Amino acid sequence: MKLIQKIITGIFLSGMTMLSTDCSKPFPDDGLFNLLLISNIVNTRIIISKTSLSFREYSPPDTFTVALSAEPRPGSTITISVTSGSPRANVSPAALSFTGGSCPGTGNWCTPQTVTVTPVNNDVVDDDVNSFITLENVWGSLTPYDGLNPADVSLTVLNDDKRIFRTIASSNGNLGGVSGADSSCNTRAGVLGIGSSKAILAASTRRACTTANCSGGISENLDWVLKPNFTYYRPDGTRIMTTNSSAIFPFGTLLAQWDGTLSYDSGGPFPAWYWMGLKTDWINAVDEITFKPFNCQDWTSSNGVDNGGYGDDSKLDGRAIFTFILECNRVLWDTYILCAEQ
Ligand SMILES: [Ca+2]
Ligand SMILES: [Ca+2]
Repeated sequence: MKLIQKIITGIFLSGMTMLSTDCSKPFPDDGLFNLLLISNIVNTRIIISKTSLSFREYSPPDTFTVALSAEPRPGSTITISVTSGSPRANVSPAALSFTGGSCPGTGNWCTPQTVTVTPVNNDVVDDDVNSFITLENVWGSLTPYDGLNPADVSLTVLNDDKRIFRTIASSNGNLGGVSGADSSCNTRAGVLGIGSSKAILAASTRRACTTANCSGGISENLDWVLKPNFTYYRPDGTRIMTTNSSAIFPFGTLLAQWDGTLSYDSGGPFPAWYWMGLKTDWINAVDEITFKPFNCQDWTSSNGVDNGGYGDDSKLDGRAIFTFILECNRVLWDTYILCAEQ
């Protein structure tokens, strides 16, 4: 309900005694008291099952119901629409009709009627949108609801699109630890105009899965940097992939190279490689003989006796996150950090 309309309604009704028939005493001559009282009458007479809805852009519909607590005039309606800014959800139906008569029985006014709200997905990295689902009674048609406007339902549609990008400077396996890698990502993110970002890599304090492809679900994540059910893009808008509910993606769904700006065919430099420390099934890579993680001692070592797993930017299969291992002092190939917007 629009605040101004609510205030006007409260002021209008503050001088009236007709609604006092619903109470044992007439209203005191107090506008604020009446404003609150009218609001309570609305809430008890027009019964809306939810006060708020929140969606991800790409998610199934949700519903709320509307019912009346007293018989209205026949043919009464409440219209429903999404307001405030560009609509990011659709509502159906656009109006609810309430018929008088005994209920349950010939009238339907006491039976909750369902409104379905479907969020609108887009493929744009944009902001979350806060809006309202506005319910309006047709003026004067809902006696004894005249002058009472139903409460709005707040609506939040959360963006589910983010970006992936690489750092510019090639590095050996000493990335300054996980925090240093994240810091490098944030520095590059600042140049690209992207917000807080983190490095897509595995370490003792960061992992995607403890079992192959997170068979146990997202609870296997630890400080993981991809989000579940998000779509990721390059900074130029090229769609790369969509994560699943475990915040990873099944190979075969990688639509584009992580970066794609460097290739063998161009005569060099070589395709980007990324320090990742992962296996192709998203478990942290470990030497199966020594059980030593392939993560350059949590990305603090530039020593040639340590190793780190790397992914290859030119691949669209599992080699995109684990092609082989490199000695941590290696910079012969261009080896970068792959970053994900948070
Ligand atoms: Ca989206
Ligand atoms: Ca979006």
